[in-house]
Amino acid sequence: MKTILITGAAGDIGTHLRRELAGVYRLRLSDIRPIHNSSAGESFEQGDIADMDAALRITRGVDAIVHLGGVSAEAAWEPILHANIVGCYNIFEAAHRNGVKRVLFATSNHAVGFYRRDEIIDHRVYPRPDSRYGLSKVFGEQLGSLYADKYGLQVFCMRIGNLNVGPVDKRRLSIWISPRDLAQLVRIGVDHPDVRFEIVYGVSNNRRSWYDNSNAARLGYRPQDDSEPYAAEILARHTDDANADVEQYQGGTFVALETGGNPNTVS
Ligand code: 15L
Repeated sequence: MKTILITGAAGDIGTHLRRELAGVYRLRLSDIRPIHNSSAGESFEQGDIADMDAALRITRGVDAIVHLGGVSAEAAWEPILHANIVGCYNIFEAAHRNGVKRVLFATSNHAVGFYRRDEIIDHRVYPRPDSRYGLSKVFGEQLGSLYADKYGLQVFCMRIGNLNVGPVDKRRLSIWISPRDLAQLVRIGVDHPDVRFEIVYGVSNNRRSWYDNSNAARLGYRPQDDSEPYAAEILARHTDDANADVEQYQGGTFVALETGGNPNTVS
């Protein structure tokens, strides 16, 4: 059985993945926060990934890393720099130094949030981050590209939409991913023999998707869930945001943050 490190394991995605992957892999959990309920098949190492010594310690001896750790929403530059730039760098560098073969990186729809909702985008589009947070995810993707090309690290970047037991609003009807679908994608990322450097979208089989997820399909991803059964109820209570950009761009409210409602996009 492979040993997988999950960074940021105390967060929502980590908590779902622990349940979904129990018995599939031995799980080493890490987080800056404590985890008190680790069970059989799990071990826990607390640490701040912005500290290289901690990053080296937690990544030692694992078969693959699922890197979720970091700030998971828009924030000031300092915390993004600390956790998502320095911390992310440390995880890739520590993986390389410790001889870990594979890193799965939890990137985000916000790496491409300035694409419009009437566009279907695939894994080859150039990034259009909608926030400092989205920019940090682009950094992580490109760090993965560097370590793949330079050192042969196997890197699987999952541009996650929104993980939840069900979609919570109109935008999430297009980007929702169920816990079991994310677990399937993670298992592909850990076990598929042909991963070198990949970008895939971490979304369910949503009829309203904005993504051409053919790269994930090529690697065998067959999502089980679709947000459509939730659509009627969600749309019945949806009212368009007064800011038209929020409704036009894939990143939603992230595109309009700190712009006074006037992002200078060229379409
Ligand atoms: C993300 O990347 C965030 O981590 C999550 O908290 C949500 O904001 C999600 O995107 C989303 O776009 O719904």
